[in-house]
Amino acid sequence: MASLTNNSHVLSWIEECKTELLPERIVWIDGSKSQQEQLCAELVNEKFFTPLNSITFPNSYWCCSDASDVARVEERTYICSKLKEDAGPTNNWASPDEMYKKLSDLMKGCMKGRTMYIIPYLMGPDGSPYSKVGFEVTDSKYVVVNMAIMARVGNVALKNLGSTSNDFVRGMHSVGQLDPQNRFICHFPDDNTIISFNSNYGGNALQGKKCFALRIASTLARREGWLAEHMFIVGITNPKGEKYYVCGAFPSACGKTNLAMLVPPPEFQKAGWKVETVGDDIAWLNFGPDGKLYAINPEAGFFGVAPGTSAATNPNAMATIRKNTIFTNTALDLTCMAPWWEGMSDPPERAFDWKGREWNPKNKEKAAHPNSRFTVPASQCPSIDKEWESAGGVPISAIIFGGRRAKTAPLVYEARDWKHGTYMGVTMASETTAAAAGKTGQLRRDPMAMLPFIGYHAGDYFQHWIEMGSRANVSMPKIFHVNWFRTSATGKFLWPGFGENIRVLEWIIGRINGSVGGVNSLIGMLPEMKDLDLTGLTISEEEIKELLSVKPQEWREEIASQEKFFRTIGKKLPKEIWDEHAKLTDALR
Ligand code: OXD
Ligand code: MN
Repeated sequence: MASLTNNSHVLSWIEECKTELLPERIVWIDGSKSQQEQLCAELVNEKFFTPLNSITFPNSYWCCSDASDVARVEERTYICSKLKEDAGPTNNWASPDEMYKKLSDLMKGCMKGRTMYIIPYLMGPDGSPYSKVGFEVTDSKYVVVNMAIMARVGNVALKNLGSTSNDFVRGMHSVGQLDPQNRFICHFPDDNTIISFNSNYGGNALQGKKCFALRIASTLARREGWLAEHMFIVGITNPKGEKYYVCGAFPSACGKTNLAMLVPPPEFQKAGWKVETVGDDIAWLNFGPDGKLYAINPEAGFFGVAPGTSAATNPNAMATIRKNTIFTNTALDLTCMAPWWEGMSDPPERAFDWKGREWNPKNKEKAAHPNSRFTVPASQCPSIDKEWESAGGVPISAIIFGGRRAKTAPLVYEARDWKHGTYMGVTMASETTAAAAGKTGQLRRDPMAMLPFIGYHAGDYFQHWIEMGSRANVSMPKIFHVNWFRTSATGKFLWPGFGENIRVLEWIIGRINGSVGGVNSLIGMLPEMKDLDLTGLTISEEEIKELLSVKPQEWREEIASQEKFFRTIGKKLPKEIWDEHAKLTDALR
């Protein structure tokens, strides 16, 4: 097949891939609807895709992965920087020379008899100065059709690269034999290269997402003076018609996608509150010409966790996935050929489970895999923001960090300044719940929700955050921390969450425009009960007091636990972070 570009850097790298992988055929992905339809039809013929009901889920497919290939594999994910020190204590490291050699031995000729698809892709809006180009060569048709939803693929990427630029991420992927023993997800930040082998799972194989947009992009961002973050982006409109864009980083299972698509309760909607979606997972933040931070969503689709998503928890997500969607490892409701998962609705009478086996509600095993996913174009989301593809990005007024904490962290608090806010992000943590195996209340530190995604030394990453705020002529967003998960002494959630979280966003907006008060506390600025709009909520004064309380003994335990984490980061933990920690320690004496 004729190549779609005459860029010599691209063509010579493709030649290297061919020599290494020895594919039988080459197909360039052009980004056309007809090519996507053709590839989906082939996946149906090969019995990998099952078409869903053409009336209720048009142009949508259900499929099951290999049972051993259902999630990201952090233990097999490597940062192959020249120096071990540059990968830091939170990443697996391998020397680039050794890893290239190992992968080359493993992958030599792995595409014999197979087709090599060449996917040019663009992360970010067409024509944006902040967008970046990558290429992924792959022998997986599943990867191609998912990448075509998650990124802008084909001619648009080639146009943005141009015919002479050498500035693109080189990505090689093969499903090999899906051998878990030889599964590798490797990043070579010194040469903008990604190689993943023996996995077909989204977070390992759709290289635009975690591999490029977070791990490689975070290294580029450090070099070039911007931030690549694991954050949603939303626009919030208040009753005065003023709009504020905010970003937020939450660890998994803390309601990030739900917040990105929040539907305010009816009385708030009537008053004029609206939340619109720019992105649900990744934000690239750059300084605009006015010195403010602007965010783009580098992705074009959502790769969302299905279980727990329902008309009650996330009606916008449910409406988004009614067409052009790929469902992986959900159950299949055989009575109407629709996807199904736990938490969506009453169980279907007859279904296939995520392994493709007959399932009925009496089965003890879950029908859908807990990490089953939908892949869907973001443009279909009813709450998509009209600026979501704006080339200049959207101006960010606030950054929200969040965690799942049964105690200690109040419902919401505000950082004193950027340094204090960075400290809040560095010390982010989530507690394991009673539902999960192991001890409850165990803290897992997940700084900025980036622990598995920082492409370099975590201490340098924290320093980069501090430095972003200390440049001249910049005006940084305010930083907040939220916790929807605080519980009473009997273990009951104190805050209703979901759409009611608009009440917390209202306080945050009020703090941005100076229209609402708060009180200083040991840990930052807190709302008082009178500062929150609680009308219509059935929540007692006692419960609100508990939600907003800062208990010195709990914070003494917290700072001791933070210190343990800081020791794991070592000498590179910024002095500014230690200073913030010391201030809090002193205040607690
Ligand atoms: C994740 C994801 O693992 O978004 O964070 O898939
Ligand atoms: Mn994510």
